[in-house]
Amino acid sequence: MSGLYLVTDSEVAQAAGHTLPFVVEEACRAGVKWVQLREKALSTRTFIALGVKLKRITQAHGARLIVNDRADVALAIDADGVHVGQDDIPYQLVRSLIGPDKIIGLSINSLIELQAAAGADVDYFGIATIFPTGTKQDTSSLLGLEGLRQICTQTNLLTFAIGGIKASNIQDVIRAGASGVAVVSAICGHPSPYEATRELIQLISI
Ligand code: TZP
Ligand code: MG
Repeated sequence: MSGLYLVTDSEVAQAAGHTLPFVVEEACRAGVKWVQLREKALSTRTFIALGVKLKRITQAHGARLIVNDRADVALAIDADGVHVGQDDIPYQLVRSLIGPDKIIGLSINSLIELQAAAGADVDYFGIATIFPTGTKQDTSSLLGLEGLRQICTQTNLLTFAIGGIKASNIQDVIRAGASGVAVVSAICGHPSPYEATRELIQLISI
């Protein structure tokens, strides 16, 4: 199941006048099947409480809930998986913690990182960063569509491209070979997360 992947950011949602549970509910109602709880500024308590709420919402809609960085939180809330970056807990350790049936996503920022991850026991790659974005500060160099294309041709694993993707460029990203697209602000920061999700899903289904 590929397609559209919503990555959360409470601050972006709040700036648009939304709570995160509202954004996730609306996106799920519009058909999103992948949601990642990614919150960098919350205490562990608040992170877990939010995770419990989001798990209820995603489960009710048959969507997957993946937790960014925190295998402990993923286990605590019985999430569907964990997403890790290159500097987080090694994916091999995540696998031994969460077991063979859960999902692991790994961020890939270059062709070299992809080659280093060859044969890795993970379920998908997040390919970052495609376009300039205001959502994440510490982004490494931009891949652009050509960099994305080079990476996607060298793996058979599911790939979600991320970084600056919105309605106006989402079709180019899919044409470059990504199996799916992950977005923060295009949904969390949109006046209508429901309408935004509908539009993005429609654009990648054409
Ligand atoms: N990783 C690379 S870019 C990014 C993450 C989490 C943020 C993407 O946010 P947006 O608003 O979709 O550009
Ligand atoms: Mg991380």
